[in-house]
Amino acid sequence: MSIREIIVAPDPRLKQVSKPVEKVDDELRALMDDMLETMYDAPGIGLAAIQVGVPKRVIVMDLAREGEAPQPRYFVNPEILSSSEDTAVYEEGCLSVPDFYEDVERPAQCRIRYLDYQGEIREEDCDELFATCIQHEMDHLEGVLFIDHLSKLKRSMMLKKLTKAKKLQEKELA
Ligand code: GNR
Ligand code: NI
Repeated sequence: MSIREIIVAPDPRLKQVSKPVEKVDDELRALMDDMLETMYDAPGIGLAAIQVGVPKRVIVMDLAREGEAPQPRYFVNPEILSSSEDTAVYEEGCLSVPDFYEDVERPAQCRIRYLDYQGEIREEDCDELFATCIQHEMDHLEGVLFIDHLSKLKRSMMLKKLTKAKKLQEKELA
């Protein structure tokens, strides 16, 4: 297992639409293991493969609270089967948009279908933080970031600051 580098916006790779996985095999499980380790190290509660530069429809997640036993979850080729009419607002963050947090409104519940770590098909009802997180991660698979749900003004302000931070870092590394 190894920790991979997380891509930070703005970066064209984050805008790619990820490709369906054909087979859940040991190679894919090795990617999922790396993603989980990278997510725990960050730390974050979810991670999409594109955030480590792999355009595959793969997500890892762990919503266990501090002090609770870890609950790693793996989602391959996830689909939303249905979404509730009622919505919920959560303050979201993203490992690819470091240090910014904003309220995002999404369907409060959804039902999903996906392949698990063993490649078995599963269906599950999501609500609360799980619903928010899976929708945030599935947005990544479509090349969408949570900042794309905000006003153009807020988004461009954030991207400007992120670009500045990148330039500063380049300078420091030079
Ligand atoms: O670690 C994360 N926290 C979080 C908080 C609220 C809503 C979504 C998230 S996902 C984020 C990790 C990440 O960037 N996943 O793509
Ligand atoms: Ni994210």
